[in-house]
Amino acid sequence: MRALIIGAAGFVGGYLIRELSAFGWDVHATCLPNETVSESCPVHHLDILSAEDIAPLLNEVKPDVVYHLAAQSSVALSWKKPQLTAEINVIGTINVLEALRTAEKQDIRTILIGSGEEYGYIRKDACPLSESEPLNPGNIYAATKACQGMIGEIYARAYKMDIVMVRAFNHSGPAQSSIFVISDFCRQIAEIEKGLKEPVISVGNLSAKRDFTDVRDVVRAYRLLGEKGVSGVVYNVGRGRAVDIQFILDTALSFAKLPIEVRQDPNRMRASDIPLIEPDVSRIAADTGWSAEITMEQTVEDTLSYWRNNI
Ligand code: A2R
Repeated sequence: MRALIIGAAGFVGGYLIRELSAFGWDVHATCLPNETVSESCPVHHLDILSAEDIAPLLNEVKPDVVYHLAAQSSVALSWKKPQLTAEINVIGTINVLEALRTAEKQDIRTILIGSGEEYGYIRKDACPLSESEPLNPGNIYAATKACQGMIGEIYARAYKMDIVMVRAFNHSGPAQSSIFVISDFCRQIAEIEKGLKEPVISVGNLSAKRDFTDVRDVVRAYRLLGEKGVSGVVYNVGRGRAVDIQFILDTALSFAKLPIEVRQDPNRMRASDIPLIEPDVSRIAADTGWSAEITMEQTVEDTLSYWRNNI
């Protein structure tokens, strides 16, 4: 199998290259001209906003599966730059789908990576969220990803293209940006251990329950969806068992080498935090046999050792 991973310089891209290569896939990757890809494989420069560059690349690489990871993936930035977010996540995706529609090779499977954020302001008692739950996005990023998924479904139906849609819930692991909670806690602990910060960890709302999956499990799900996912179908990717942020904090602190005080930071509290977000993951289990295997403890421990080695 030959894969083309579009947007491989981000957090997930390197892990996906490693996963597919380990299973004997021939992997090509793209990144923006100013980026680098962490794993070794043939790399092509591509900006998905340059629509005319995409089809020639598809005709050169002739992939069996395209993984579309390229995105403006920050919720915070999506508030500040809504037009840019819509341009990359919606117009960029249409550019990719149009290139696939007109490519010389016509049996390419496309995996569009969306987000659990698409469910947004969910109904009370809606968890676990099945893929048929109405989408009610609460931010610009989420709205663009919901739009990406809808357009993917339309292309699959109208043009009989082989497209699989993913709604990925929170994922984490070594090398993730510390704007995300597990990485944030681990980074703070590593800084404290190195004496770079007083022994106080700043935290936000600890009672919100979220569903976390190790990025290494997530890319295994993406490989299996490339192999066994059903065309035109949307899949939740997550553990299917939410935990509160307090549990993550306690787990991270249990690995700390010295006592650390916990302090609530009002700047980290969000006014409209949804109490529980948890996906129903029975569809991906039924169609591919996938379920999360790596424990949260392992993810936290590995993320902490990453920060200990990279501060
Ligand atoms: O924004 P940058 O400079 O970090 O670059 C991102 C890149 N990207 C683009 N690639 C091609 N053409 C563009 N016009 C363009 N704009 C941005 O896509 C970054 O290197 C990559 C996405 O990686 P991350 O932001 O690290 O996302 P991650 O965590 O790897 O998630 C993969 C996918 C995304 O679609 C997320 O929205 C979804 O999973 O959850």
